[in-house]
Amino acid sequence: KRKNPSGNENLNKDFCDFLMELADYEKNVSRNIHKFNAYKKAASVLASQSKRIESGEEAKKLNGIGEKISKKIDEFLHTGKLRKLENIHQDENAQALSLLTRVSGIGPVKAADLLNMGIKTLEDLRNNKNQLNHHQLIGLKYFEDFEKKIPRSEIHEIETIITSEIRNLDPRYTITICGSYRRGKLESGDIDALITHPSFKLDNEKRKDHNKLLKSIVTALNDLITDTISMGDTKFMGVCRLSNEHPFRRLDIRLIPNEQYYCAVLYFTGSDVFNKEMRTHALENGFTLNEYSLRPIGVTGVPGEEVQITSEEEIFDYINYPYKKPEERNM
Ligand code: DCP
Ligand code: MG
Ligand code: MN
Repeated sequence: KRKNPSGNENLNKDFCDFLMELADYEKNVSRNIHKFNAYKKAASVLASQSKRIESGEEAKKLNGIGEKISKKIDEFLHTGKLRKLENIHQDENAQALSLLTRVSGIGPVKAADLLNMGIKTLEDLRNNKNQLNHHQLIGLKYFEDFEKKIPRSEIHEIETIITSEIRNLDPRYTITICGSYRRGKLESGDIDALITHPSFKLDNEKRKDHNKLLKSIVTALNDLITDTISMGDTKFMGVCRLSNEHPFRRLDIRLIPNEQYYCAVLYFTGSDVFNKEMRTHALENGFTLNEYSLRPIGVTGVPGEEVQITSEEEIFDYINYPYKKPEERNM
């Protein structure tokens, strides 16, 4: 529906850039999730246009762009900047919060706590390590590397290694690298790996029969994985590195019960804006969709039993949504 025919080229990139900067400000400084979502949605709608938007009025006709954002587009077109962003750039505290939240593991609330203690820079963080948890310490240690995008070819190499190592453990393992990589992006921020196994079922999971599976996977990836941020029964968060010549990369591995695999693959493929649209569409068609399951909503409004799903396409079918290939979900 909103496919940009020219592929990756974005004729409205300058608008998208300022909208994303405003979105980050709302998330990390104002902590206004509604405004954050509104700016992100507007940026995604503009990015999907196959023509350059020439005025606020024209932008306002698009789904997801209202009065306020169309005025900003006009201001930007007329003056080449935005007073709101100029003011934010002058605001030292806003700049500090923006910087602190770039550290993996530091969210807006933690950043505000740190700022209240007078901690504003990476150097301040290094001098106050006692204020940071294990995740945040790793985020600080690898700050520069985690800001670097991961080329597609490097993720492909990592995918090949993980695939061969887990198949070595058991050939029936299935792996899907999701996130922006699966959407065909040439660069990604991190690596989101989902793994399942035919014998890893929901009821088994409740009995915790499988609590050693993920540990054995992580152990098998010993040469690749350099740090563990957190390690649960089904979720590993950590750091990997392809070789000494490569940067350190954020890697998440999730072990998903068989029945939930396709809902999880769909969810973790994103994009987040696409997920929101798909969930809304599901609701309009009488279903509730999340990263675990698809369930019909009965006349009483109570979700029923999970629908059995054996492919991503089935999820689209059930909710009457035209199938979109992962590369078409970049919104
Ligand atoms: N996701 C979501 N809502 C969120 C966070 C994540 O729906 N608030 C889903 C959609 C994302 C996927 O999880 O595509 C992976 O999250 P990432 O933050 O890793 O995002 P991407 O992989 O899309 O982008 P990046 O290249 O920045 O990692
Ligand atoms: Mg990702
Ligand atoms: Mn991720």
